[in-house]
Amino acid sequence: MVDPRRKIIHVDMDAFYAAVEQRDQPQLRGKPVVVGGRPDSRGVVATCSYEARRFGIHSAMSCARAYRLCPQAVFVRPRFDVYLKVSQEIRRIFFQYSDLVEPLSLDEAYLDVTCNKKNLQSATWVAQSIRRDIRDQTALTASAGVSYNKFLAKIASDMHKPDGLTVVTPEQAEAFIAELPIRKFHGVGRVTEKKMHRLGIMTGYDLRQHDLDDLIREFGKSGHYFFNIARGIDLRPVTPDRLRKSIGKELTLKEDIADIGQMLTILGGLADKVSASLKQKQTSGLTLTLKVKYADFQLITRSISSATAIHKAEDILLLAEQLLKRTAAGQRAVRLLGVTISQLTNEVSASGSLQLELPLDSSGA
Ligand code: DCP
Ligand code: MG
Repeated sequence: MVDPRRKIIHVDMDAFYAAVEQRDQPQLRGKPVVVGGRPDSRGVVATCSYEARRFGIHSAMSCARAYRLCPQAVFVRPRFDVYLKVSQEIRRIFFQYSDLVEPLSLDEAYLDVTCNKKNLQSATWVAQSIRRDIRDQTALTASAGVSYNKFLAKIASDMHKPDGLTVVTPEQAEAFIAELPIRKFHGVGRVTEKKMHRLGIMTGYDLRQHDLDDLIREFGKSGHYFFNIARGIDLRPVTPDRLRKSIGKELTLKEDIADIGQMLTILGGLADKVSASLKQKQTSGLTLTLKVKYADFQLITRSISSATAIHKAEDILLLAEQLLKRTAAGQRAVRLLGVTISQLTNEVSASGSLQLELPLDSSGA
């Protein structure tokens, strides 16, 4: 099942927004820099320089708290237009190596370089060459992880930040995973981490001692995923935007909720994000799927199709609300909500109201 012939790279810019600010304002170099809201505001930290991280500052922390931790930090407002430009520059570099590029955000992407445009045999050379191109063309540093699947490449890119390169070969994978703290595994948030710890699972090694039935009983469908990654198995392909079959967002909640009003607020936020992503990729879709994971980890989906393309946030929310009524959410507490648009078209319908067809149901467990 492990496919050691694949060569996957994950590239992630270092302290992205903060590094751009230090590049463009030399007086900020070597200093703790916080990009985000004002220090006395209710705003949050978008990111901060590595100098600031030494004081315990990190993304999503309130600016007020960041200021208390490090009053001498320089607070800078973000300049999204500049970050977007850099993002386009690094994407251009990626595409010089492979067409199989899957951007995850402005500063991060997976590349499948099994067959690459420069005919380089070693994925490690490709990663080094990409990092060099990024430094030469943008004067910024990126870290990269190289392995045979997405899961390992992504964890690897984080191992030697900033300006690091980490390779996990198929031979090294077992030992590498065995030592990983469980929170490093994709899909393990704070709640799942606690549950794992309660079960005595602290590391990848511990996870591997549990059989499939065990994990499915404890974690529902995610049990399969945990079983596989503990063994270094992750067959997800690198999917470029143009081959994407769906666009969706989901959120694992900090605490289980049973209040429909709160669920709708969360769905509204997800609808906004999905709509923005559809717009950015200049597409829309005919089917909307709502994903609900109950507090006991049971996962269900409900789908509905529309005769006209869906792309507006308010339409997405309207449909998601209809689908939510066809679940037990409310009577049962919920730990995750997700919205996905599929059957993508490549034209965003200019206007037109929604015409609903018969709903398609696809229930999970
Ligand atoms: N970002 C944000 N809010 C967050 C997390 C990130 O606005 N909660 C923005 C700012 C980051 C950029 O996205 O610069 C990239 O996010 P990363 O998680 O890759 O963080 P950095 O690139 O800043 O640092 P690292 O060196 O850890 O990758
Ligand atoms: Mg980054």
